Amino acid sequence: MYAQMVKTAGTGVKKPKDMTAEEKAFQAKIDRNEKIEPKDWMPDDYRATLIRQIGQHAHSEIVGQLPEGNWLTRAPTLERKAILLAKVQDEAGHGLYLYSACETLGVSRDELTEMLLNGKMKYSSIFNYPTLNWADMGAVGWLVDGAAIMNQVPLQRTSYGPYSRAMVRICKEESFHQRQGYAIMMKMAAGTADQKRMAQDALDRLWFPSLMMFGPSNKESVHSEQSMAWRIKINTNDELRQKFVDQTVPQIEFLGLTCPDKDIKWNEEKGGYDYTDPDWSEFFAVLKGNGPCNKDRLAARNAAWKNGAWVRDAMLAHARKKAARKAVAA
Ligand code: BYC
Repeated sequence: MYAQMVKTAGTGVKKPKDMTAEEKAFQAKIDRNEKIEPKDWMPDDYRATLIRQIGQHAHSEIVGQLPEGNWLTRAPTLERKAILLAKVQDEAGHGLYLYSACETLGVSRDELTEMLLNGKMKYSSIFNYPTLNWADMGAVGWLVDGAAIMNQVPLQRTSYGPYSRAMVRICKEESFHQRQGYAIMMKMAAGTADQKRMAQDALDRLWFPSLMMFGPSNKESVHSEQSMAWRIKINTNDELRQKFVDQTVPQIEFLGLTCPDKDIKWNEEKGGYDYTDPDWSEFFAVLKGNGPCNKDRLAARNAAWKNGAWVRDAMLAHARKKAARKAVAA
């Protein structure tokens, strides 16, 4: 099985007649669009689902720094380097807001980190693909952050207060990220023949993996039904994927590039594009740890954790000394 089994997954959403009084009151609160706050009563599975989703989201932000960090030393100009550095730092910040939101659910950041490092928790599949040339920095910002915003704008209205508030700030920054990516693509697509070829190559490699970011098709999504009933998720995976395709195809045309999906076609009746699904067997292989960069990414995070041990130890020792001094003074 490719998914973590939170108890409710696959067993359907509880009907009101099967709910306890507490569960009914909780669902009514969600249905009134009120936020759930950390000290409020919540079903265990609601808590577990949030820890799973917010934790994975936080890990994605942290692991997501790796493919871009790879290009910081090779950015073509000082200005591009400064912009990319700011973006990569933003991702670290997003990780911190999200780990903090997750901690309000009773799990520590160290526990979450451990589950990332030992492979028990996932991060977004997209970061298991390599970034091979500078145009990938454009395509990642444009497509990957573009897909992230499509998913995260509705999450500003998610039912759990700390998650929804973290998303407000994250979305503002993601919007800058998306634009910086598109700005790189505009420059390269309008550049020399080689630059345009690199832009097309980056788009060709990242198009289908970007579509995978929205998760499996609705039919295969094990958590969507319950998560939507709890308003943890506001839209289905396929709804958001469709919106992303509809938004992105005109942007490809504006760049003068070719959509990698040769069968893409506007469907007047549905008011959206008919598009080819990504190769789902590739998606599930990536989730199982067999993507092109899974091993490298986990090795890099494990090394960073190990190499940073002295910093954590020093900070804890300093905090203990400070607390002891304060206690003596008091
Ligand atoms: N990658 O039942 P489903 C970013 C897993 S990056 C890996 O539909 P759910 C950024 C899923 O976790 C974006 N795993 O699940 C941008 C589940 O397995 P588990 C990060 C995936 O949770 C630039 C199983 O497949 N954003 O922001 O209802 C730079 C069944 O799927 C993926 C978020 O995390 C995937 N693509 O829906 C830096 C947004 N898709 O957990 C950073 C918040 C599915 O049972 N997350 N799976 O083992 C969500 O909105 C939802 O969790 C998803 C999946 C739409 C991703």
